[in-house]
Amino acid sequence: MPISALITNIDHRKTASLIGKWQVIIDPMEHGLYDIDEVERLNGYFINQKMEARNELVEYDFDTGDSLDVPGDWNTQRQELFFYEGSIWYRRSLTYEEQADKRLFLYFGAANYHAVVFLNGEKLGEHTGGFTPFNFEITGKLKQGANFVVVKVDNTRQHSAVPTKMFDWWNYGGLTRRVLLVEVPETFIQDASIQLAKDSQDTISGWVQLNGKVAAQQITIRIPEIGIEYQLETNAQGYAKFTFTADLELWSPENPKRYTVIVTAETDTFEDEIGFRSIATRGQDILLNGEPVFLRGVSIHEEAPFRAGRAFSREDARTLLGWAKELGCNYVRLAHYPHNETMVREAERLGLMIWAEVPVYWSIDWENPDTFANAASQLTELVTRDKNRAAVILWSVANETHASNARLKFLSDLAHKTRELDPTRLVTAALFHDAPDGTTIRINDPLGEHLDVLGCNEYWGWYFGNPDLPDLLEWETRYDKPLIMSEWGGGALYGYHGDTLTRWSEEYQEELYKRQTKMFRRIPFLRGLTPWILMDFLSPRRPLPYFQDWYNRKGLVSNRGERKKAFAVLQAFYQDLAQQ
Ligand code: GCB
Repeated sequence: MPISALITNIDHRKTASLIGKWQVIIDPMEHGLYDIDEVERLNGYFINQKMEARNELVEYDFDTGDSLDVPGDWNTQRQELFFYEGSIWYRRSLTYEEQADKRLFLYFGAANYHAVVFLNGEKLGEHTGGFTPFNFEITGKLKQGANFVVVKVDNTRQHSAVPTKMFDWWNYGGLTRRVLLVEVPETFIQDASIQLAKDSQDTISGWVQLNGKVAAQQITIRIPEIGIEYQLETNAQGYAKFTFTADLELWSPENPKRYTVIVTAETDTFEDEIGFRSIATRGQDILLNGEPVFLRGVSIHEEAPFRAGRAFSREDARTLLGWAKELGCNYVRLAHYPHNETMVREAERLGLMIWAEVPVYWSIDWENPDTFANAASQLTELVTRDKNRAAVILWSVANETHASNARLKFLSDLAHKTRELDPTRLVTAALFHDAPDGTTIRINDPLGEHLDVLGCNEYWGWYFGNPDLPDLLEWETRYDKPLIMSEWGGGALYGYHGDTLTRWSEEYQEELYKRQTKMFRRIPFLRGLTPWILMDFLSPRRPLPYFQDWYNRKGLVSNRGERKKAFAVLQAFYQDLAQQ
């Protein structure tokens, strides 16, 4: 069955954009929502009140206040909001002519972290999780003339949240991705899953889900380029499964082939560009379209090149992914949370395979059932959005989490849930390795039993020892499964020079990359790499003046786009690997 009421394939729907300036009120005390007894107010900021009479008292006014750009984090738009954690109210007026036979949805690409959404003073609902889309139906709720949408976004960190209180990236708050009005027919194609069946290279299988009164309909799936026209009928719940064979040119990094796929119902049409590929493991190999592949990757945060702040545009995606291509990558790790859909689609277009992940990171509240439900819901929204993207080959359920029984239960349940949502892709997580036994390091995390591919983060030569340390190390694994070194690297300030033992110098980082890449040649079960990280990124855990100035400096490229010396080391290594 379909997995949520999220409208997918949003780029191909009829939409009206609500991007641009939104009026805002900063509200660290939540005064716009609660009275002095902390009880929810009936006349909070969401009613968007105006002083009508001279003697009236209204102590806020969206119209004469500040504004912020949407999409955009608030932190990099106003100096005084750089470190801000709390609530901000957004208001936007809109006029839209509703059609009698159409339905309307208000769609958010993401809001970090918790959003409460109101239309004309009426609460539509809430959403938790800072990196996945959500939508509310507003059919019949718009008035003639001016309407207003008010959203309270709160980025307060909490121990029981996902991510938890501690993480190594900037806690960008706000309406960080696009906001749209989506217009669909009364009965519309809510969602469709269209991918190759597990382990097949010529059998497309999936399902179509309609939403609306006319549930039982005749559906046609067409792939005009190869003459496919397949008919099916939805049941009384608007649902139909299908399976058919097709003679396909498969998607791969060398040939990122996508087909136009058209799903036609009696009342709606759905079109998308879809690639087809198979992904599997055999022993310690990863097989793409049946052939062993080595994942030449790099980790990327959703951080905007040049201007700082959250990345959201096509241009941001092209710059970041362009650098990955220049490095010789065929793969990227989109860390540590779901990136925007444009990023995923651009990677697919450019032929970059993707590791996608949810922000289950460090010291999650493993025993809390609400925390699990939260992680599962973010995962569901991610899979719902991206399940038709051939580029996505790995779903990662966690990053760097310390072993415990509660953690094993949480993460094995989450891995199980991932396979229920999508049986076709591989499940992974970025693990810690064991403490070394002499100079031998073992991959031994019991979570490995529940994963298809093992990720491992290691910082030999940076957090432990100096750049020559990797020369001494040997790796072992208890698993007959592929390993990706999902993080490794060290910091360097672009333009700062010294010898190979001088911290923060480009030479230190360069030497580290030389020694690490030499070590990788000695790990027989290694099948992929995503060094940390493509570009320097902001993090409140990085206060060291001059060298850091709030930036994590492990980028191969500075935040201004300058390539550090290590860039060329990795590039040469990948060139060599690509020729083998
Ligand atoms: C890690 C984390 C990553 C950090 C990185 C670092 O292990 O997974 O989020 O940014 O180390 O730079 O310390």
